Amino acid sequence: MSLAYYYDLMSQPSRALYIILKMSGVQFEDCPVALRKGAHLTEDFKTNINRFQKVPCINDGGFKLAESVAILRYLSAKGKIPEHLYPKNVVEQARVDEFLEWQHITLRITCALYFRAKWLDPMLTGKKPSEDKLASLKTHMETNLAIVENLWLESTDFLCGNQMTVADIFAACEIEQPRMADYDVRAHYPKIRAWLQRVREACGPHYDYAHQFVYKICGSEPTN
Ligand SMILES: N[C@@H](CCC(=O)N[C@@H](CS)C(=O)NCC(=O)O)C(=O)O
Repeated sequence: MSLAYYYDLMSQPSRALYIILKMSGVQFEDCPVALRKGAHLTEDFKTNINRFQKVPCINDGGFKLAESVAILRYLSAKGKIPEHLYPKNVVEQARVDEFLEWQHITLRITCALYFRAKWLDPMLTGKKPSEDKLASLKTHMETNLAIVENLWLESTDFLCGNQMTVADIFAACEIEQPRMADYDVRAHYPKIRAWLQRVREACGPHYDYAHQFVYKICGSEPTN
């Protein structure tokens, strides 16, 4: 087995790629990295695993690659990702790519920053954020959740059409994150709620497995 996958299931893009690898039947050497213990901050990790010191990343027979979307495209180009998850048709692939490019500095960053400020940073530092800061981060997050609700899910069952693709998996993993900070996306956005359930079902057991620590921190599985 030549592909090593480094990930932490507390990391949204790590969960997304984990689900995609499992759904694609890709065999990999399981390399969990405990971010909370700083396992990615060692010289060994920097030199031998990922110079950016982040997860997810891979080592494919000596070829080291970071960035979840780059990894997805690399594995797809190698024929490892089924077409229904990442289409080969130029137009269909462009639609999925449109989401993958859109999400980084919109949905991902705003959900992640809210989660960090409300849950992660206070847990690590013992300091609470100001109400103003939280309110501002919440507004930015909700702006992007509303775009998912009203534009991406305007008239289709999934973000890029009526078939689930990797776009849905990346998005769902981001949108699950603020639940750990007591923000219940499902309660505010009915289309997102129904779509999350469709994604969860379409991913089979891999969705719940990848979210096991998220559910544990939330105290429950999501109710659909
Ligand atoms: N754009 C990158 C994001 C990678 C990233 O930010 N990973 C985070 C976890 S979600 C990480 O490893 N953080 C550790 C750190 O910054 O110390 C991707 O999509 O793979």
